[in-house]
Amino acid sequence: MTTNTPKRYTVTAALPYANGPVHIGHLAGVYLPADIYVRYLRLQNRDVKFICGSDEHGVPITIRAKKEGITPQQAVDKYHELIKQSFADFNISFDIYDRTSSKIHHETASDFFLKLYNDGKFIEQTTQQYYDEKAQQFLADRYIVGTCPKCGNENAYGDQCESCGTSLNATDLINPKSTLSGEPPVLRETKHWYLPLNEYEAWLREWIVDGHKGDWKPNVYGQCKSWIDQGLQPRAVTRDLDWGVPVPVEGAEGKVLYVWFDAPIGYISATKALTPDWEKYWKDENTKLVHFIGKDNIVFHCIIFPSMLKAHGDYILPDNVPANEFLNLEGDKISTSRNWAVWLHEYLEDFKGKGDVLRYALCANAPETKDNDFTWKDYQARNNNELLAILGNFINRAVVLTQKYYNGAVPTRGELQQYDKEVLEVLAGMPMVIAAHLERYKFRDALSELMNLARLGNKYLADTEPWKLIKTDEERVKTIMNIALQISGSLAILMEPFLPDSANKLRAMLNMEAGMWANAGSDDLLKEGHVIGTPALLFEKIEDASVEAQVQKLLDTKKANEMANAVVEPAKENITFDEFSKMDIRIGTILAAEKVAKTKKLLKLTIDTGIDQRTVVSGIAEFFNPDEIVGQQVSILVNLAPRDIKGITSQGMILMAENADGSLAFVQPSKEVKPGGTVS
Ligand code: B3M
Ligand code: ZN
Repeated sequence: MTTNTPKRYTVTAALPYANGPVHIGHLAGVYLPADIYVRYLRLQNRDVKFICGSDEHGVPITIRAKKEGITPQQAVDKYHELIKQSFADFNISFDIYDRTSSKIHHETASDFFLKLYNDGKFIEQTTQQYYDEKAQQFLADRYIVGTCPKCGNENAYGDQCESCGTSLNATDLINPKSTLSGEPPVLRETKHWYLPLNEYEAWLREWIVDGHKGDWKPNVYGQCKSWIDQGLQPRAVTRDLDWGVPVPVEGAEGKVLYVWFDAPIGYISATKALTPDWEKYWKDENTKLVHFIGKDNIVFHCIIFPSMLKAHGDYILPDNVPANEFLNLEGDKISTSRNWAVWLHEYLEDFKGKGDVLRYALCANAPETKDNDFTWKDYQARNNNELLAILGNFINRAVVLTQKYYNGAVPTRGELQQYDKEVLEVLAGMPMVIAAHLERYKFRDALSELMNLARLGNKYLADTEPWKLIKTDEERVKTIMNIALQISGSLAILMEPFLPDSANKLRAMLNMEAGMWANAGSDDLLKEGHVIGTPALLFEKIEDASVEAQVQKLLDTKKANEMANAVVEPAKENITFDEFSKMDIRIGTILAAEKVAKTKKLLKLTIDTGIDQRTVVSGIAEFFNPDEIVGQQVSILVNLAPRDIKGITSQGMILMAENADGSLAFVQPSKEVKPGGTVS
């Protein structure tokens, strides 16, 4: 603890919408970095409250409920539990995981609104808002889409463009369209309460642009500065919706708080639910408030919520908002609607007990400064080449050799050589090196340094070769193994924020009490004579087959999406029966099939048409193996004028059906037909 160490910490993680399961993008972007940071603070004996919960209001919920044919309450009840369990399974160690449909939240959010209302901080305005005459409701947020006036994204929502992050009023959208009926909306009068963000512009400029230059991440600072430079507009904080926190004033029947007004207050209400001392964590200047979020939530956590807190007057402001960029999956944007995701609950079904492996792969590859890509190949490599080959291998050698040579007792250290001193010096400095990165929210760098400590241990054993020395210099081996065990003990402490399950396993193997950060780096962590536990493997190899199965699962998803989203070609214009009857289509049988040399798409087929045997060249090689189609029956247009294709005279055309994903299928009779049978 230094003099400027905060007295306590409030660490929040964005409240996930309870409208579906959570995926690796959520974990990498928000919840894993937050959990690493909090676990580190706890190991530093700091007073920290880690706050999260389900965001259960807003249009994302009602859209999901409508899609599933259930009520919004049923939807949030279902997904709140699933999300809460997924986070628990990945050891995301919230002090509370609450929910905004709770009574305490409704009270807290209503009181917050009323304070601003009674203090005259809102502008009450009757304006023209978009209304869907078919659905008979006003269109807010995700009920309306249109072109973003800032970046041209054609699927911007009524409250935000997820492409450039800009917060919008629905009337800002170009070519708006209702997502309920698909119709263009009409304008109708309605009254709402607005937070005049423009009145906070000067203060925001001083607090952020001047005050947080250099200590907020460039991606966060840059977005805030550009919004402030562009000028801020009043933002409606109420909506014409029936699902949410009712607006607690006269004349607001049928209106609820805008979800992005009530949700951040969810951090406060969850803290209230957690501890009677909640005000210390939200109103005391000695508390450091840190919001972990994804980049699409920056405007709400850096501009809107702080303006609300400032308007209220009783609350502290966030010290930092270390937002991450987005994680992509196998080169494509993660998408809930396209099911292009690795869902946390499904991952653990396929990779039982390997939550730490995913934590490691996601942290090592985290989108801290730019969007990044998760691939199953990288996941496998991180496990096999790093966790298993470096960390697991070192620990295994240290523990197995101690068992083998000393029955598990930590041997006495003898006279240190220069190399030993150098290794112990690096070990002593490692907690500080890793802490420096964690204090600045640089989790990838911190993890890399942790692995460097394991590399140091591996190299130390490889250089000193105790398994050879044991035959000639037992005393020297005792010193070497003692030092290897001190490194192992420090790893057990330092890896805990990143790999909590593995840290627990390692502590058990070393028969070690849970140590604090301050104990790590010591050259005397495991006392001489201390008896360690039974060796066990921390990690196991991940085989190609298991990651190939995951890639195939995604390819199947992609194909299913193509099928589902395929646009059916409109019918061609009518022809007369006479025109149709000019075509002579017969059933034929494939007698022989072979690839046409130097082409990817062509097969040369010999067809028994019942009339004759003829050669037809067909562009189906990408979809059919020549050996597998001999004997199959096909529909063939026999009176198509012969054509020369790659030097082969092709006499006719095989009729093919093209699937939504572009694949081809034969048009075949439902039962055996004698070749030459006419198709009419
Ligand atoms: N529910 C997360 C999202 O935009 C949003 C965060 C609220 S944090 C107060 O998906
Ligand atoms: Zn945009």
